[in-house]
Amino acid sequence: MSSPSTPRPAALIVRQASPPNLETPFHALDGRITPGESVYVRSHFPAPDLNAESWRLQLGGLVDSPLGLSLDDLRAMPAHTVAATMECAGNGRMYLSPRMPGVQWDLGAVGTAEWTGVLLRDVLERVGIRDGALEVVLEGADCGTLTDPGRTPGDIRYARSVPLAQAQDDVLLAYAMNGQPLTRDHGFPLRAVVPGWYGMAAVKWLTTLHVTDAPYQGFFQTVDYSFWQGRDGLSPQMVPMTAMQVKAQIARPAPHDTVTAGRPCEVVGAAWTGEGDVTRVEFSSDGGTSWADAELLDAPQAGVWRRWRYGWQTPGQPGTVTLMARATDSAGRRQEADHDAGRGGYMINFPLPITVYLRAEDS
Ligand SMILES: Nc1nc2c(c(=O)[nH]1)N[C@H]1C(S)=C(S)[C@@H](COP(=O)(O)O)O[C@H]1N2
Ligand SMILES: [Mo]
Repeated sequence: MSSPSTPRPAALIVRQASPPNLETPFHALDGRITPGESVYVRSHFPAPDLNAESWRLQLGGLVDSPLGLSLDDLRAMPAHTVAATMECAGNGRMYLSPRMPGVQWDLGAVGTAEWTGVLLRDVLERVGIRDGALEVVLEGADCGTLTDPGRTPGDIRYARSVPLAQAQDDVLLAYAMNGQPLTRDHGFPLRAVVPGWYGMAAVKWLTTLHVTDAPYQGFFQTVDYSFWQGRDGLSPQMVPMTAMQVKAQIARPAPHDTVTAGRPCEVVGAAWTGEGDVTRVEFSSDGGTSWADAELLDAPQAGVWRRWRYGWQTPGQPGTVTLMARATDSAGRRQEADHDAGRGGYMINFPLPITVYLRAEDS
C-alpha cells in the first residue's frame, strides 16, 4: 500500500531506445533499495539472448585447470547477497557545459540493488590461480563494431578487468537482483558486481573469465572509461576508471519543480561514495555560496548510499533558486566545486545545480 506522500514507482526514462539506455526517475527515490523495475539500464550493444541451459561461464588463462561452469554449477555454490549502489560513470552528463558526447543522463543513472550470486574468489579457487597472475578480465557476450574514435577490427565484446586483489575480495558474480533472476537488460544469466566501483566494471552477460599477467588494454578499459590523472609528479596519464567519487544528489524538489514561497519544504536525496562511508551531506539554496548540514537518514553500510533530508524554509519572495548538495566521506574526500576537465564526460561529482521556482503563497 502506498500513502499519498509515497512516490509512485515511475517508468524508466528512455534516453536511447536501441540499445536500451534507460534512466531511473530519481525524483521518485523512496526506499534505500531501488525497485527492480526502476533500476537504470546502460548497454553499449544490443542485449544478447542467452539460453540458460546451454550457457557456460568459461574460466581460462593463468589457471591450473580451465573450467566451464553452468548456471546450476554456480547455484550449487555458496550464495551471497550484497546490497550495492551502482552509478554509471556518465551519470549527470547533461549538467556539463560545454556538452560532452554520450548519453545525456540527468540524475538517474544510479541506483541501489540487492545482488545475489557467488563470490568471484570462490570461483577462482575452483580453477586455481597460477603465479604471475595480475588481473581477471571479465568478458560479456554482447558485441558490436565501433567507429568512434577509429574503427574496431570487426565486432568487439564488452569487457573490463579487475586487479587480482579486488577479484579475490568482494567481487560478486550475480544471477539475481532484488531476489529475482536477472532480467535480460541487466545481464541474464550472470553479471559481475564490483562494489564501490562505477558501473562500467559490472560486466553483464558474462561468458568468459580470463586470468592474465598483464594489464588489460581493451577498448572499454583504455579508449573508453579512462581518464587523465596526474600522478607521481608526472604530467597526466590515462588510467582506467575504478572507484566512485563521493556524491550527493537531490531527489526532491526535482529539477524545475515549483514550490511555494515562504513555506517549509522537505528536501530529500541520497549520497554515496566508492571508498568508506558518506559522513556528511550539506545543502545550499543559494547556488553554493552558503551551506547547512543535512540530516543523514540511513546508518552507514559499506557500498550503499545513505538517504538524507533537510528542512528548508523557502524564501518569502517568488523567483528562481539554485539548490545544491555536497557530500564528504570517511576517506576525507569532499565534492569539488568544479568538474575536473581530465575526466571528460565522466565521473561528474561537482555539486549539481538544481533550478527550482518559487511561486507566491496564494497563487
Ligand atoms: N556486457 C556489458 N556489461 C556492461 C555494460 C555493457 O554495455 N555490456 N555496460 C556497463 C555500464 S557502463 C554500466 S553503468 C552498467 C549498468 O548496469 P545495468 O544496465 O544493469 O544498470 O553495466 C555495465 N556492464
Ligand atoms: Mo556506465
